Amino acid sequence: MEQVQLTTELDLETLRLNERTIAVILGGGAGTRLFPLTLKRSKPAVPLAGKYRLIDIPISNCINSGINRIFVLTQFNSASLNRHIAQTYRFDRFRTGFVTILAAEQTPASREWFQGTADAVRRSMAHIEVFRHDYVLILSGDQLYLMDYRVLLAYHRSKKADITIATIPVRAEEAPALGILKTDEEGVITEFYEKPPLHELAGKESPVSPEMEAQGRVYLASMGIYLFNKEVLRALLEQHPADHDFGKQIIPKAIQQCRVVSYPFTGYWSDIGTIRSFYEANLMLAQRQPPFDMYNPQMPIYTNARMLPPAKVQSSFVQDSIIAEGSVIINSQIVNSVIGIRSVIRENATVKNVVMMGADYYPWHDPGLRDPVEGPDNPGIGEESYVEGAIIDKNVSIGRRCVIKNRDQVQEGEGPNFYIRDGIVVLPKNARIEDGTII
Ligand code: ADQ
Ligand code: ADP
Repeated sequence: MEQVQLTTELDLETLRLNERTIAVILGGGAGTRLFPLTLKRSKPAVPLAGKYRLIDIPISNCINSGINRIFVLTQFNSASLNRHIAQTYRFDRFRTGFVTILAAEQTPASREWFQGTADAVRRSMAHIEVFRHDYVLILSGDQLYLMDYRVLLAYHRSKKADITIATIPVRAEEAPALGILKTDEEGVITEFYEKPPLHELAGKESPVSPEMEAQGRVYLASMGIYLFNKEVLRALLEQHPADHDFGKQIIPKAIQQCRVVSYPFTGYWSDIGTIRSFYEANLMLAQRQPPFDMYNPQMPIYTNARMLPPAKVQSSFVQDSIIAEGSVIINSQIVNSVIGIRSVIRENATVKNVVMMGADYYPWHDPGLRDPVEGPDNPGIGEESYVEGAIIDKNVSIGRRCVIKNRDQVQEGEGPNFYIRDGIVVLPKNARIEDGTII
């Protein structure tokens, strides 16, 4: 709908704004909130929805919006992120573009880490400024949403904004994790509060549609998606060299100094930067009509094409689940789960409310011949095992007759080969769970 409006009502120059835009994706800081999924990889490389990786979401949105020049800023340069980007995002001679990873390559002890989101962008400016552009679109790497940024660009131009921030109405419980703002009638942001505590929310409500009001979504939140005129970004970063964060410092100062406009987004959006939100977003995708649409032909999600055989399911009961290609499921029960690529689930196993990321190889793959060489020889779930309420990272091998269901209802904890975060059992990459284990 938004696209129709764009193509019929806007001039050619506006249609071409994307060609004058560079996207910068903030790929992640220390990665602590998604630990232990970030134990062996940087956050953008964390697998999502059985076959994608987190970074595929913002990159696909960019490509679907005709923005082909993309930098990914990350705190450390993992081999798996490099490989994924190199294998997936290749532009040909008919479509110029690039996806380049810029990493703060120093050690954790060094002061040279990116100190925050604005610091990451500031220290990447030299790379960005090599390319001709008028706008810089700054995106988060850990959010699930589909957005046509051309509409955002056109809105930015029509509002004669210096900065445009995409916004969405949220409920009070969500507000303390987000930047909350208020606007005037024109949509110009007049107040901005980064992560206000619950008890300070009074008076920070915004006028919203009756539908939003009925859902209690009366606080207007920043989605952390910023479109800057290039000179405005440069000036702000230069004028405030000690300010390392957009949300905490740069944006609150920007609203005093320049014209910062709110772009109201109406689609589905969720932040998937914590174990709980990551888990819930994955399981949401298995619903009959999930609010995030992976089946939209106008907005495909790109990822590494692996040429795997279709999933095979034998004598099993499968309900409300996603089963990725290359999986083999034998005589099992799968309920409300996401089963990732090359998952092998054996006789009489039960899998419920589980996000299983899959494997890089099959159990029958000769260990002497396979890449990677590390990882257990028998990835997948063994006979008669029961797994409920868990995230199973890649290549995990669960033996026979195991019970993994957070028996003691622990909120945070860990043990041999497992972690519990937000009450969810997380089995880290390459973990080997012996026969009969109970967690
Ligand atoms: P948060 O997401 O909590 O709030 P922040 O931790 O700054 O803010 O992260 C923003 C994005 O940048 C995330 O994708 C994160 O992984 C990444 N990032 C963080 N530090 C980084 C670093 N040093 N190098 C590279 N990438 C880094 C922000 C805004 C809020 C807004 C929410 C919406 O500050 O105002 O409401 O996003 O999710
Ligand atoms: P993760 O998904 O956990 O981040 P990787 O990206 O390391 O894991 O592994 C993904 C894929 O890359 C797998 O198919 C694996 O077999 C393959 N792979 C792993 N290591 C290498 C390597 N050194 N060279 C080529 N491919 C590799």
